[in-house]
Amino acid sequence: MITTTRTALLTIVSVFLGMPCAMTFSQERGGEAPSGSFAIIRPGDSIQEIVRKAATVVPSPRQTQWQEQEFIAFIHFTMNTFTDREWGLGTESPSLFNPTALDARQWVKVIRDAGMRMVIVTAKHHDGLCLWPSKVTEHSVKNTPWRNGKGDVVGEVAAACREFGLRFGVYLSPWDRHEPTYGDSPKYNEFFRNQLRELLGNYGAISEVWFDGACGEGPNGKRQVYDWSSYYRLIRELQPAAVIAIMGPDVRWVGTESGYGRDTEWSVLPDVVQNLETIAAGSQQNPVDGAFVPGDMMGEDLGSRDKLRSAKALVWYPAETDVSIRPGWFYHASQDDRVKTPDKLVDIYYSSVGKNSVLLLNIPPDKRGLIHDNDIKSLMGMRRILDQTFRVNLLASAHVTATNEKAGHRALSVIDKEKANYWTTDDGVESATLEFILPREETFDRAMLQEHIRAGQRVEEFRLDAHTGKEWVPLTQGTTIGYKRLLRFPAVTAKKVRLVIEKSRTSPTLSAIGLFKAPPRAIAVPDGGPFQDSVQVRLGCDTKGASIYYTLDGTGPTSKSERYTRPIVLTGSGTLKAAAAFAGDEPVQSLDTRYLKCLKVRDVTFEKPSSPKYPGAGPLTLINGKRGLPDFHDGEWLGFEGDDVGATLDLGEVRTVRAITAGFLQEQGAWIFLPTKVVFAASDDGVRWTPLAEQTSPVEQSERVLVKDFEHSSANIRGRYIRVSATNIGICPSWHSGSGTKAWVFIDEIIVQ
Ligand code: FUL
Repeated sequence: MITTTRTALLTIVSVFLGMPCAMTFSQERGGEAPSGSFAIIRPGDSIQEIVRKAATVVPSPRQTQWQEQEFIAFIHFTMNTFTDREWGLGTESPSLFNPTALDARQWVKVIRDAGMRMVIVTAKHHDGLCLWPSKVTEHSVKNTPWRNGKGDVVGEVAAACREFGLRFGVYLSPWDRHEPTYGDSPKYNEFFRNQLRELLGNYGAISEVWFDGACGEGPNGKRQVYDWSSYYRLIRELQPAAVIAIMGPDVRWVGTESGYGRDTEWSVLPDVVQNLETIAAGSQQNPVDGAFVPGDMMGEDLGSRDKLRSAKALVWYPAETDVSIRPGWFYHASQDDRVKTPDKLVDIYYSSVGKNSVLLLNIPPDKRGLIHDNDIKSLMGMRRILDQTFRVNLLASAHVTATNEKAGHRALSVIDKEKANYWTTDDGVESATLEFILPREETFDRAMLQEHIRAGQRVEEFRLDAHTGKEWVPLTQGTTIGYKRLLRFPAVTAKKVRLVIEKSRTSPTLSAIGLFKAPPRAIAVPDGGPFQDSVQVRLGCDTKGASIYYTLDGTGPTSKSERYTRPIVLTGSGTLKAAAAFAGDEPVQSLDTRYLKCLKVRDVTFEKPSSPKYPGAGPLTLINGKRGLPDFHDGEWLGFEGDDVGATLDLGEVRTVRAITAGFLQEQGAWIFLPTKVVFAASDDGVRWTPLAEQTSPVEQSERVLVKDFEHSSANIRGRYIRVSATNIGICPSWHSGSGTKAWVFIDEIIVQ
């Protein structure tokens, strides 16, 4: 779906000085004169000249301020929260919007405590419901039962942001499936500007205006031609400090909604990247969870020398990485158990904030109008890991030297606390080494680098080395640094390190550097799995000097939990959770493992073999003690295409069995359905079978990816052979996009206790 027509874009261009590079924002800085945020390339400019120009492109003050926020929150909350949808239709009755306990202060406090510095709220999503009492439409909170129509979500979030010291931004969907004038272009443009006027005029300072690229038909079946330039002019007039994101000139969508940015992330790009058609074409087109990876730009590099070669102009256009803490952007109770874990959020942080991007993390409040406990737990776990990692910079009192330093920009600037100070080299010196001698040997596994982006982005290749006492060994290396680069590498103990800047577009700059140690992690041997009779579990830690705490009752370990001193002996199935911490720190859980007391299974055979496309590691995968994750590619699942599953387990001798469990996967987007029937049977000789239990499961249309266990337990099961038969639905049902083609059943694991 393309939001903008060529004609509309050419109009923008003719309004803004008729740039030769049509269809970009290059000169569109709301009427400001070129400020250094872009450079024009002349025909015939050599690559050296182009690169030199690229190094002179700097962020606008509003872009710098935005970049310094680093980590910001998205709030997706609207009618969809109540209808359990991702994209509303616009025909929903406002009477459905009725949060029972909405508390914007709770949202903002959680967000602040998680370390984020701004909140962007969906003032209006595609369904058109306005979360503020808009005067230009009746489709707004003023006509909902919530607070008897006197409520104002936008106002409450803005006030909470002021109270907690956070910045505030708005998401206003240009696409409006409710508004009757949508598609009647001049009228809707005026309507949209009026909505902007209300939002930008009545709620104090707005730091970011977020326009997404999704666009479709309005209620009258027509598409709208957006007058972007008039929207931008209005924003510049009413909120000059606000950045305009995504379908806008200041902030670029990183190109994926996974939370993972590029290793090479330039903020200086050819201005064609700002082309509205490109952005719209790559934007989210399909609301079904997991079914669409928007314009996969991963691995692509947008601003290296190669990309600059054919540019007509260069712009400062930094990346923002948006991702949701849950699979959906909006709250769905069915996703309460799919909130990203603290470890996953930390990984995303390193891969976004740590890769020259701002992280925009979505936290969708639930139907009560509160952030759910599961989300809070994950956010606080993430915060604890980040705080424990970054609180002590091991380079803070190092002795620093550089192979070259420009007068007034000493090497020491990289570890002083002054933000404005930075190190750089004499003109013409484009590679240099900074060497650090620490007061004593230290162990570290994380590094942080920052360029002084007010002077542009320059570093193209760097390497970090540690001196082992005998020689220099490389720890990590990279291409771009930009505003911030975070690097992870195996822990090393050293007293001397050096940063080698191998290549830079002009004199490199560095405003900060840090070395850190991530908090200790607990490790278990064996790491879960099946056992017979009893198992002895030993816990260890990846860092010396930390204590390990554990639980066996399913609760998260804290410093008040059992402290590990000697091997744990399990005689029954159970879940072990463990965490490690140094004295005085609250531990962060890093281990969650299940031990299953099972009967020994000699062999597994199938009536019909699994598909060669999904064989796992053969039939024994079904009893290897590792459960398949909700990801059909994870190697644990055995897939049967169109066929039923008939699996027979040989226990070697007649045994008493207390329970049989068989796990199945549902991922309808990938043609995988739960079986309609599962039958358990036992036999002494593998010939005469005694049916034990039959369980049926109706086929339901669902976007949800899940693992479902079918289980039978009884005190008097006896037999040498156990059989699990599962009935495939055969072909995909009529409502499914694969209707008529073969459906899959995926099985893992069978547990016999
Ligand atoms: C997209 C929208 O279609 C999604 O619903 C969500 O708001 C995401 C952040 O932007 O374009």
